Amino acid sequence: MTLSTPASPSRFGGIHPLVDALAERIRQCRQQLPELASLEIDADLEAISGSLDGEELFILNEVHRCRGLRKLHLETARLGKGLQILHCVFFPDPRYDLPIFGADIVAGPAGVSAAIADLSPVTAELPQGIHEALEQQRRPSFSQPRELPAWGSIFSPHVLFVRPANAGEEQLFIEAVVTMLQVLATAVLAGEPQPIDDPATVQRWQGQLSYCRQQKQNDKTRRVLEKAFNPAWAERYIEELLFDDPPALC
Ligand code: BLA
Repeated sequence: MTLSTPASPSRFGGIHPLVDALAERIRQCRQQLPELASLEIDADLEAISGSLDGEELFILNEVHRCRGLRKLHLETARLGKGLQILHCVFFPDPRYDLPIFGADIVAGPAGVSAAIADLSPVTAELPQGIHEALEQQRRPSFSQPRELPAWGSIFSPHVLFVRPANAGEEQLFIEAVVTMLQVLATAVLAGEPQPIDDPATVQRWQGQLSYCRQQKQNDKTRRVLEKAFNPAWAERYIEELLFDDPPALC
């Protein structure tokens, strides 16, 4: 395959409307966060384009930080065989008592096979305020719920993992994700940092590390990246951008 950068996804035609619409809603929510700033990433990881078996590939990455969240990562990608992906993780600053927001959409020519979103705890349980806010929401019902893999023990009891069956269910999924992001934004705005050496901070840092380790057990992500690029590239992409260890506390 060939690689070149930078890329513009629009050059390669459409991506699935759910991927597009959710990315746009996530960007709108992100915009409300305090002290939002974009983060530099290596140019060769930011925008990637190429081709595989005559098919156009692209990955577009946006990385930000804000007060309370150390890394907000949004990726939209088209990775061959018509596979379109939205990947998003907001990692908290461990000094704040905040969960990790994660979302993933995998769409192929036959439609969306996986749509998952969660506010995941980094300690045994979600912060009380987040748990209560989520409890108060009506849990949307989907006709095709999916079973979590074993590594999915990192997710909260509120996790949504479904195959949306139609445009109505896709909309329901988007609304549920926006609700999660609003709950998170409220907690971000109210959050106060604890000292860097507070045992609670250290525990939350360890929680993020184990979240990343569990996510790296998802062979499906690795396999797609290895096939579209190559194993060494996939390894670097996963270790340096998707699920890099949280930076040491200092
Ligand atoms: C599943 N993720 C998948 C699948 C593929 C990818 C191909 C299988 C689709 C299916 O089961 O229907 C691929 N996902 C990718 C790729 C990237 C990506 C290549 O993000 C990035 C470039 N995965 C995440 C995050 C979550 C997540 C943040 O990256 C959740 C917050 C979840 N993806 C997730 C889960 C599955 C999945 C739970 C199902 C795994 C399984 O059933 O074994």
